Amino acid sequence: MQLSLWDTAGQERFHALGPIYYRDADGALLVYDITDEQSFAKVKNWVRELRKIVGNDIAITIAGNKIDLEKSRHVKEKEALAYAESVGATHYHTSAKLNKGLDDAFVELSTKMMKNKASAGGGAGLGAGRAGGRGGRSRPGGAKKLQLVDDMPGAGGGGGAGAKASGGGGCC
Ligand SMILES: Nc1nc2c(ncn2[C@@H]2O[C@H](COP(=O)(O)OP(=O)(O)OP(=O)(O)O)[C@@H](O)[C@H]2O)c(=O)[nH]1
Ligand SMILES: [Mg+2]
Repeated sequence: MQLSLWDTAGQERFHALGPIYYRDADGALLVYDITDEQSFAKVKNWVRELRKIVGNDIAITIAGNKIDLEKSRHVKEKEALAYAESVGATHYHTSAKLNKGLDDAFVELSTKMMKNKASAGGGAGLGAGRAGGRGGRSRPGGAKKLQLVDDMPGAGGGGGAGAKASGGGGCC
């Protein structure tokens, strides 16, 4: 099985390119900066967009990053947790600076993605192409490949790294 990570630039001017990366994604890691309320709002926009375009089978994990700056927190922890739960996402507290929480977030997201694959009855087991894959990229019984696309829209300043996975054989 192969896990591919894609990380796109967060600038708004690249936003239109998003679907190229997430269209066939199996998972997304959306990262906001706990000191920046706007970055959290952008995560909400991403969730809406992903649910609308990719659907409900995309696994979403949300990370509140920069917990080393807890004193400057502007996004209420309770609100973030409640929001994540409300959209069926898992929430992690992370610090890229201190390397905290990231492994857990990635492992949990990858696990969710694999479980989704398995329960979708991909035939070849974990990592097989998306069942009924979008864009004709499913690979029933074919090479076991799980592509994780790390993407992050607009949440600059450590705001939104995102991870995405796709059962497809390449981003574009
Ligand atoms: N204190 C602190 N700073 C961080 C952390 N993570 C990232 N940063 C800083 O935040 C700034 C932005 O980080 P990036 O990794 O460029 O953020 P990004 O969201 O990928 O930005 P774009 O790719 O431009 O969208 C940099 O100065 C990082 O050093 C963290 O956990 N703690
Ligand atoms: Mg970046």
